[in-house]
Amino acid sequence: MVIIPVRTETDVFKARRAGREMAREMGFHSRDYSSIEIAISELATNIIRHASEGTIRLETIEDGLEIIIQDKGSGIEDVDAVLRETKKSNKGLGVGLRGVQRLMDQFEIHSEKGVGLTITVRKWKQKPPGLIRPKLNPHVPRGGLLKYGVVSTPYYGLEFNGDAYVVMEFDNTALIALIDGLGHGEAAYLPAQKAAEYVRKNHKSDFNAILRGCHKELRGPRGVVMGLVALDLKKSKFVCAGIGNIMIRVIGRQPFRFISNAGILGHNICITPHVTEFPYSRGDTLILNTDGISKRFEPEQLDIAELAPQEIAEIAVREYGKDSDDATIVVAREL
Ligand SMILES: [Mn+2]
Repeated sequence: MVIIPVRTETDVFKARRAGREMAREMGFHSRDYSSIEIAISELATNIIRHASEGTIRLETIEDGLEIIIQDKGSGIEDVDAVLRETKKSNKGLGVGLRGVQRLMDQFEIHSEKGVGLTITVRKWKQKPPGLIRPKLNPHVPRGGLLKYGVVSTPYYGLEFNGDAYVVMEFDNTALIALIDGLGHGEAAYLPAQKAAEYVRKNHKSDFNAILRGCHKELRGPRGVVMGLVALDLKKSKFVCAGIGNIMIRVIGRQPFRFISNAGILGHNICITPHVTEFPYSRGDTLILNTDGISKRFEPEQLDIAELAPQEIAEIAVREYGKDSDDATIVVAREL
């Protein structure tokens, strides 16, 4: 058991590091480390924000890790209001208590006026079946140019994922394609995979040729939407093109949001989809996501520079992923 007094930002980092260390020693899956760190960071920051001082206690319990925070504030009257709080803080990781609730398996909040606030959360090493959505594409590509974070989950309860993505690196360029097959299940999975295959085979073609080629290849009852981004590190620029609703944005010195052409590959596309270029600055974070992640996801509101690409991807899906659609996000940043 570890008890860490929390008064300053340094204490937050200490607690965070201790949590990660415990999770590792306990044999948690590495993908849970960041959830635990984010939860601890948010809870500890909450102490500083609302009570200025308190403690965070980390303890090994039977099948998991228990985290208890106690603050010396005056307590809060309306616990539900705090949970509904959506205002993002600059200090925490911006996921809020509701985010912590989603990252952890159990969440209890207890407040007594004049005594303070106690929050107990638990994370199980092995989750009871049915609690988490299956990850059919858990493989995160390891690049030589960029660091990637990927989460891709199918429509809740379905085996097939109608989203697909491609990540390739060649000639100082990283190419990312994100594809959303119309509908869901196997009927969306097959054309999305076909489109991904087409991109892989023709990755050196220009974007207009890739989009038009894919359109021809897929002609039939089921189409896909697709977003394409190439980051050319030698020329320091992004090149974007797309058909249909794939969100593409860059968070960095100059924020950027790409507006793609309307249409569906396989059904109807314009003859020359427009290709947009945007200057790249070192440290920029590139984010592509399908519409299975709600529009409420605003990465501009997170402390992006503090988060690893995989952490950003996990926050997006856990916090804003829709159960009623396949949800995929690819995040990339220069190594
Ligand atoms: Mn979709």
